[in-house]
Amino acid sequence: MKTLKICCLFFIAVLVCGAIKADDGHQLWLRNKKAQPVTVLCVKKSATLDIAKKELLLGWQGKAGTTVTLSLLKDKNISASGYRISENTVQATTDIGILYGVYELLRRQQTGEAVTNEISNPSYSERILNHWDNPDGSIERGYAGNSIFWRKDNPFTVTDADKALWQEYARANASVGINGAVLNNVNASPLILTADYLARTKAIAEVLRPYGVKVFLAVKFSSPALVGKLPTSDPLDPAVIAWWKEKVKEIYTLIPDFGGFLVKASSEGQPGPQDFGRTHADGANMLADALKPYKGIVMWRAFVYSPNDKDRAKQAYNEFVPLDGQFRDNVIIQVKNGPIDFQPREPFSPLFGAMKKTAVMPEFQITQEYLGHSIHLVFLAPMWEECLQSDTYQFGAGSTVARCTDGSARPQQYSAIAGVANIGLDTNWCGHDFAQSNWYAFGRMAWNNKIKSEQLADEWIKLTFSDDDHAAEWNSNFLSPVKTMMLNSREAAVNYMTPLGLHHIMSANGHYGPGPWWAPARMRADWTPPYYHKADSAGIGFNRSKTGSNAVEQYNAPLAAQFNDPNTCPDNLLLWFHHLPWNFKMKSGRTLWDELCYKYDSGVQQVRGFQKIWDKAGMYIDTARFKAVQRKLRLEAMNAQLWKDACLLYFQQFSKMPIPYELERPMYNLDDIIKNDMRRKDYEQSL
Ligand code: GCV
Repeated sequence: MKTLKICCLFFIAVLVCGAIKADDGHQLWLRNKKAQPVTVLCVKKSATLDIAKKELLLGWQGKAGTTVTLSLLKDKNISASGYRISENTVQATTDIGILYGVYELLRRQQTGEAVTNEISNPSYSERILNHWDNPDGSIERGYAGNSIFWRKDNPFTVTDADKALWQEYARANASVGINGAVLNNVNASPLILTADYLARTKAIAEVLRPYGVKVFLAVKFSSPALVGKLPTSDPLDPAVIAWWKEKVKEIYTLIPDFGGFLVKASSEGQPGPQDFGRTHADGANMLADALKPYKGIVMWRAFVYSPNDKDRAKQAYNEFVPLDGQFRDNVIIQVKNGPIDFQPREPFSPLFGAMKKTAVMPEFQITQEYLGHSIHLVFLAPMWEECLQSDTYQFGAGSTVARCTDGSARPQQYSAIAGVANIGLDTNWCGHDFAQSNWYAFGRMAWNNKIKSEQLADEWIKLTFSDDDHAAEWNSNFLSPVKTMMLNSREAAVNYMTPLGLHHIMSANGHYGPGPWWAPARMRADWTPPYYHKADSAGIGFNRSKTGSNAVEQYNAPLAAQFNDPNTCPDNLLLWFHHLPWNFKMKSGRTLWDELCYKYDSGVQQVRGFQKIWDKAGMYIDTARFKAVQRKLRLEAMNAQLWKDACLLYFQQFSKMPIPYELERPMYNLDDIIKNDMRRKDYEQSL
């Protein structure tokens, strides 16, 4: 009887779930449906064109029996990786342009988007993933397993499995237009420039090449001393210059299409030109000169700050603006979206609106260092869209960050954009199934920096989850609610973590849970939350107005004045720019304290809402992915509650005001939260 019952239950489950196949997420957004027959005509032969043909045969969803022509031509309107597509043709000036056109055609077919006769060119010439992968296989701020490139055991054996994985990676990148990968951490090990690691880099480059993905390396500025055993790494020293030239020659002999170097210098303890009394320009130009004959570039990071600065947010601007115009044209200054460090919300970095004669590129963080790691569901496209569409007013109104970086506001030799990857050895690549959407969105936005988050969510959901067996109700019961959830997910995270412009109030080095109290005596102040929130009995927030650090002055008019006045400063940046009394009257009519409570509470409510959406939509996807996301949403809901309780109970010690009685009461005690914060404790003990 019992067996019969189990059999019946199983049968019912199969009926309810229809034909939804188990899915481990490894196929990302490239889950090929059964293809229609198609004939592909292409006169030229190359490894890249072979891939293009194969993809069409594998994934054709257009009319059965269509003949598709792939043709190479000369056309001034189509850039080096651009293409023109129609329903049955793909034209481009290069092989890689053809491949990108093919992926676009297939994407349109799979998502049901119309194909008209149109040209598409990328916004940026270099669309690059930055992997913070270490030679031992670990990944700094990686939450999806170890590196797909490097490993501890047998580090220099290249297996067929390695190559197969790198090929899948390259294919995923090409399918969204990503054409570069920095293979190692910006906190670079000098080992990366030694012969064995360069040989492995060459092996990776060979697999990535047909997909149009160039490899780059992050280099340690002191490599001449550490690897070359020179007495100095001074960028103006002739022996150092000669060492880099030789090293670059060695690399290009192995990898003729090597992309260039990414450098984190004079930052967070990394060596740099300042160690030798030289400037960032001296350091970057020396490397740029070595790379120039091979058309290589230098991406020089502007992520610099020191413990002595009164306002960390101002330092990059202060160091780099005086050097504007001094950099070679194959140097691009890589700037994080905000002036501090990939926080859930920051204003755009003022450097985007300040460098007039130097190419500047945005650096986004795809890995969720400050946004709940691979536990929280946070679709990051709205955050990047917010940054790219911010007006810097550099060349008058309409000088968006997008236009100041893509070469459309003024001519640039190279234009580039980087995203810190969230990819590891986990079967689903990114830890969280929805974190794949951030890899996807980064690539698509790097291709088209005007694209809307809404479209990206729509595309990604269709490509990743579509279910032909329930096509009739799928759009309203799955696509629409899940899209809403994704589009609101970033604002929800801001609300339950750092609303109203708060920032950097997370616990210790893990950057995961709340920790506004965290300030061990031996820790440098600018690594502790109180430096940023400055809560006291008088109020809360960092005064960056004219009466404070005057960071507002780094923004062009009319932004400087707008940010300077708490009554015109946008609510969502208020405590970034101002220290305000707890009873400050907000635009909503509430006091600042009440508004803070409402924001934290609304973040929690939003995540509870996501749980409802997901549970209801769950029947339209496979059980494995449904359950994995459900479990993570539960954790996110608990974490959101923890963030709310920790921050409100901690700040309440200063505001001395009640949490509005109509809001849900805290569920945790502050003392317990502080006591139980093991990550913080472990870290503190290791100091
Ligand atoms: C790679 C933050 C992160 C570091 C990271 C650094 C950077 O400080 O916490 O892990 O180092 O940014 O971007 O260089």
